[in-house]
Amino acid sequence: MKVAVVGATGLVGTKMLQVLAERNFPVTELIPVASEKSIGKEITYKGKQYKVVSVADAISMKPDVALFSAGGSASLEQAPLFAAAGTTVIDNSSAWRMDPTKKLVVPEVNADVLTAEDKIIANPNCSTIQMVVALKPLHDKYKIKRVVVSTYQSVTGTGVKAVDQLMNERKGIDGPKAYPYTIDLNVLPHIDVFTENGYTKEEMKMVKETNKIMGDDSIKVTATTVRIPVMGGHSESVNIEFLHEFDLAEVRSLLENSPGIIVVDDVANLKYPMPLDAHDKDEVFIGRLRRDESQEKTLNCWIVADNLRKGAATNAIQIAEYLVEKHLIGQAVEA
Ligand code: 11C
Repeated sequence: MKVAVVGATGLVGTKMLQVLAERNFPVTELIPVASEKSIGKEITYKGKQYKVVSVADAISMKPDVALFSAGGSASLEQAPLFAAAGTTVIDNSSAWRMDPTKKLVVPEVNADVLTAEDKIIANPNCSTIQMVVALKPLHDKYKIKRVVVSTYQSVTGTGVKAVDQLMNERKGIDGPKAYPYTIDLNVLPHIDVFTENGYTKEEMKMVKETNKIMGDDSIKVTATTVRIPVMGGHSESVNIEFLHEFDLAEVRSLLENSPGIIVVDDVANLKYPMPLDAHDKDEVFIGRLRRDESQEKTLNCWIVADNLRKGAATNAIQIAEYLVEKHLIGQAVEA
């Protein structure tokens, strides 16, 4: 596969290169792409140096797949140009997610919707991805009526500037700010911009994207998304109300036997998922499984994942792996 990584110098782009190498994705030619100011810079992939090229040059090289993490407006403009050249774009921005003509995919949940005709495929928001991986096996068994989620999100979700803000504040250094307030030793109930209904865009992404990925608009979701001074991953407190009664031991076993999930739930020995442990792991970690004693057929749990991995790079590359495995991109499709 000829693979372009668009936004190769950003936090997610860098993680994409790392995950491609680790998973031994069948890269025959790597094309790192970035904005004007990074063209000509060198990046390292599997010990070899590659020069960053422009979007126009990358398109002329006709990659089989382009992994995009260059922001929404770049994606709106550039993804169709790659698609027109026959490249399958997997886009990490929010630009295409709610477009009814585009698929929004988490492989453990809905990879089967993908076809060779899908030339722009959307990668969901990080906080949605880790939640739906956990919801899917439970929905299949007990049918979910309603989800109430509160998130505790890593500064890496905002990008390099936010990581720098946190580290500078920690060292007492003044510098550029990614957030309107101090993030170190603080909590901001504010991720992405506020919308007319009083929720943030991040909160509304969790509602709409969950319905689309799960293929079920009857699941009610309400979210409060919060930024905390943490680096390793996003955490979520999730309250799930089912239509059917569940058995807690069966819930645990369902989750333990579902792809991409590791159950860490042994409170007697103080074992529960934490971002420090999830950092640089591809799986979604679930723990604190317990009944909501205030309401019947309702479960409480705690879900943690590395937002740059399963929440972004790993999920995008798993989509690409699925396309390769099912012969939905590359030479088999052209032949
Ligand atoms: C955050 N979830 O943690 C965001 C980052 O729609 O892809 C990803 C934003 C998006 O700030």
